[in-house]
Amino acid sequence: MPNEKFYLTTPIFYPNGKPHIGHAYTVIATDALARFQRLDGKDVFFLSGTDEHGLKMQQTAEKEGVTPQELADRNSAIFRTMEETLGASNDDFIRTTEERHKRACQAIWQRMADNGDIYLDRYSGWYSVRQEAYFDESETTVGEDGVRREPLGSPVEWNEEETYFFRLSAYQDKLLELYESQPDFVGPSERRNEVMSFVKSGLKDLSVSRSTFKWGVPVPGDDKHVMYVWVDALTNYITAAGFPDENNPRWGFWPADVHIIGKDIVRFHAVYWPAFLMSAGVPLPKRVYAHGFLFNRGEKMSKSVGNVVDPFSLVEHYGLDQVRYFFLREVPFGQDGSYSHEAIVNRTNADLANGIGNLAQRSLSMIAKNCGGKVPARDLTDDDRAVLAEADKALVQARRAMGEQAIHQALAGVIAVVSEADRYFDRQAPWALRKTDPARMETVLWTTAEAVRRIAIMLQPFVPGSAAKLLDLLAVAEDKRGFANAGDVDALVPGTPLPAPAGVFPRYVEAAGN
Ligand code: ME8
Repeated sequence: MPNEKFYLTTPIFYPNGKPHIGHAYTVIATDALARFQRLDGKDVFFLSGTDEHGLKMQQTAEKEGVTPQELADRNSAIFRTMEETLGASNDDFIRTTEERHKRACQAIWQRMADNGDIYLDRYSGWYSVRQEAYFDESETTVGEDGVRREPLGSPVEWNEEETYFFRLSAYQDKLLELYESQPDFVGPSERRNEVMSFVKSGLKDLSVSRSTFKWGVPVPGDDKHVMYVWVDALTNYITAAGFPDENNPRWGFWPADVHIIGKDIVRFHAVYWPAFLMSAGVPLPKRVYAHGFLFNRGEKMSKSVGNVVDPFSLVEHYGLDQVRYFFLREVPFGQDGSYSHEAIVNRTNADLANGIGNLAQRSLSMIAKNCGGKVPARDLTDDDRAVLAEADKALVQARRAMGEQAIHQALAGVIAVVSEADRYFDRQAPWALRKTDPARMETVLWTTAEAVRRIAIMLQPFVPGSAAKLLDLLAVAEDKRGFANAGDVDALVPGTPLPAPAGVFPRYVEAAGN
């Protein structure tokens, strides 16, 4: 039977500047979700990319004295490098300036037009260049500086143009029906409530083309206009699945299982996007999940690391898996979070260096010294089975949690097994058994190593590099590292030779003078 398909996406990022920690956060989280589903046996398609059209790109390019294409090429490459640096396992990286994407945009536009949902009219209103959106006068406020701004704070200016409209007003009831009949369509629930009250308050038709600049996908049949950047951007999710070619094997991945986004772009994903798709007769994604925002606690991070809002220096300074672990464990996914040097060091030292790292080190070095460097023999008691059962339970819980994007819960559950195994190890005191009952010592060491194996398998989505090192230390074959291998059937086999133990999670030590 072919494996069940699973399609998930990050937002496509604006390459009009360099990537920052918020972008990195989205990528790390989506990557953990993707890796989890792969390890769980699904056929995963994980998409990320860059959103390269629009006025903002054109203006930044002008300021820098380059063409928008040059700006996009340069910065898109930096985003791609950031994703590699973060260990992202995306299967494709889409750029909206690619030919395949232009084709998809024009095809979806044509279908919406054929369905009678697109018409030409004039538009005037308060326009934010930063948001690339018009705002109702009632949504804007004039500050003490005399500047009128939209609710998120960017300045707006009065604009008047001929534009194509999308008949969004016709989708109000259908959208409300969608949120009612599929309560999971938007998560977390605060975001769903927000979206529902926005739609209930009444939807106006949406301006979906611009004729005042050129940097975009031309409207089919009227190339005085380019498409509104959000029509273009959202379409990336089906472009990469082969749209409009439904014979493309990738099309089997659509509809996406989940679009992971930040809470700033919920309206576009949970209101406009399903309306466009309904109009075009394309199935809707199953879920849109918005995470919160990250804030630097405002303190200086450390002398040597400088300004660590740059994801590259963060990884260089703390280590990739430490950074991934920190954000995934520390911030309840879906809520806002903050980060600081102190928080990163405390969290990773406690859970990684002193937690799983120490447990692995203690048990494996005793095995190296006392069991000839081979997986010890075992004769299990209920105590031993109980600790392994905790690991099995954590996997069941993690599967449920990851299915609803509660990444921090899944991870907390796995780490709780480390504490359980630590207590077991201390209680059993294998160092004392060495003289009194060597056979029992072997069983205790086997059980602890086996617990480490199960924990390491579960840690792979979150800290892939370090989890792989742990599994190497336990001589676990590459093709025996999936969740299907986490239980008794593939348990460590006594007598298997093990490599020399080595530390996997170094402790962060403050440099002198910091
Ligand atoms: O909005 N904390 O691109 P963008 C957490 N191109 N996440 C943050 C963040 C922060 N402080 N700042 C940004 C766009 N993000 C569009 C998307 S999708 C079809 C088009 C993350 O480069 C968060 O995921 O502004 C947010 O949604 C995304 O970066 C916005 O990236």
